[in-house]
Amino acid sequence: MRDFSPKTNIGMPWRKVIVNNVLGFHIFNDQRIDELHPSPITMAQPADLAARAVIGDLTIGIIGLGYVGLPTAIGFHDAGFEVWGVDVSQRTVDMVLKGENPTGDPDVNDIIPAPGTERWSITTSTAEAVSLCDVVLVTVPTPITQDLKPDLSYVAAAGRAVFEAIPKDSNTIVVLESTVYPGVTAQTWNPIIEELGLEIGKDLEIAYCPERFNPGDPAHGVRQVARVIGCSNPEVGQALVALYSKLTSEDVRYVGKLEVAEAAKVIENVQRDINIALVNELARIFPALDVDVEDVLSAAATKWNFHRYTPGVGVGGHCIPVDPYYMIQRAADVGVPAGLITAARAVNRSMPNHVAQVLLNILWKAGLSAENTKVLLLGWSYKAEVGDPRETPAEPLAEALHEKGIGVGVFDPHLSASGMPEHVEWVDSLESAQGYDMAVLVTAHKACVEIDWSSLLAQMNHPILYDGRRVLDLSSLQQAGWQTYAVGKPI
Ligand code: SAJ
Repeated sequence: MRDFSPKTNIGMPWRKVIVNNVLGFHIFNDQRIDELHPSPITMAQPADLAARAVIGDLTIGIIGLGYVGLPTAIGFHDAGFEVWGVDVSQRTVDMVLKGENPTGDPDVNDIIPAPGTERWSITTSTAEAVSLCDVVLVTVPTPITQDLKPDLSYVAAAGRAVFEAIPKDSNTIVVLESTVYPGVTAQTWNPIIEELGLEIGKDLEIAYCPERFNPGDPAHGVRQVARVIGCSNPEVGQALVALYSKLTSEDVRYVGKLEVAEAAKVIENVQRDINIALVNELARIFPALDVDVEDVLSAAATKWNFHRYTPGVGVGGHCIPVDPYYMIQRAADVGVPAGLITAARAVNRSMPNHVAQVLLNILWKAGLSAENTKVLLLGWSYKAEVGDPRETPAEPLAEALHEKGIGVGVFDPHLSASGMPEHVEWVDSLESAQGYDMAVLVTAHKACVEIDWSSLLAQMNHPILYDGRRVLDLSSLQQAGWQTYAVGKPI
């Protein structure tokens, strides 16, 4: 049976801790813990959890050690907590136990605790971990199905595994961090909690704290981003404010009920998708007006509140192209149209095919027939400096070119050949990229931008270059002998 008394020895003087308006009181030197808790503690009370969070005296479980879960586990461990990391993948568990990084995010390299590190336990068994945790964070995928509907199966499965392992009367706090739509946490988990005969407020509490993790962006890691917390129990919400305030140096706030926090996260990404869709639509309009969209955006960006986005080959990743469908679904559930969100998704989803058509036009102008043409894609990952192919626009682009009979090669040093479509030729090094008729920058990795362009030019059959991310110095490359084109630029 777990010992619910605070893990700090009763009677030991508390360190001077200032609980920043979480508990509403200050604990100073020489005040004894038993004066705060005269009666033995039978279950973790929110105020007790908050106080223990402040001194790092909690055991935290993280379910799902992926792009978000693993950095989160490391972050709480670095903050001094006892951490249990759980993943269904034995490969992931084995790699983490060896101190290796199973994710494609290079920012996680070299920060995984070494084998045998104290306060660091990694397992495939949710039951083993949860029985020892005060707080359990669920960081599992929330993808979409083939027909673009939310897939909540991971949230349900992880929730069930956690709830089945929660000790009676433990009042364990279970926090969902995955991106969902308003209502998911309660709608998905409450039926399971009821089925298992558990009681909220006695056996457990549920809360929502959206992850705001930006792979490949060390400036916004789990220890440097603001967080919001939703929970139907304000005291638990405040206890979680104390806990997450130990993880991140940025603002942490309780925002009220679950749905408020769920909605905040999903609209953060909806807004981003809509803004990107706007510049992508402009990247199709302005070339038809013989105007370069980047010139227009540069001019507009001189206005103090113009937020600039960049047109590209498309919008990939596990967040931006996925989360809007969660909002669309939720709006549909309540019979409210989400026309703008839907339209933005359609624009961004259409970009790979639009770019493929532009490339075909360029090849046609150069007198090249599709059948005898090879195109080299520089980059495959959905975003620069990470090795993550999820929802990458490179895939539909390569498919569209392949369907026209064009040979497609891919160079992406952040990924390996495994998992690539069969029709794609994997290029291990640019030196081996011979006889291509066009090079297309799909992902603005440094390894695809800061290259020896003159060497690549010498290897090409035709000197055609298309900048799909508007990051290249096209005039310099033009002077060096390339015929340069770009998304949003008139041909
Ligand atoms: N993209 C564009 N034009 C832009 C910005 C992005 O085409 O102006 C494309 C990228 O190439 C990529 C996709 O959109 O294919 C998504 O890029 P992203 O920069 O939004 O990167 P993500 O998907 O990793 O988004 C993450 C998210 N973080 C979390 O979910 C915690 C998102 O909420 C952040 O807003 C985003 O990082 C960010 O701010 O960088």
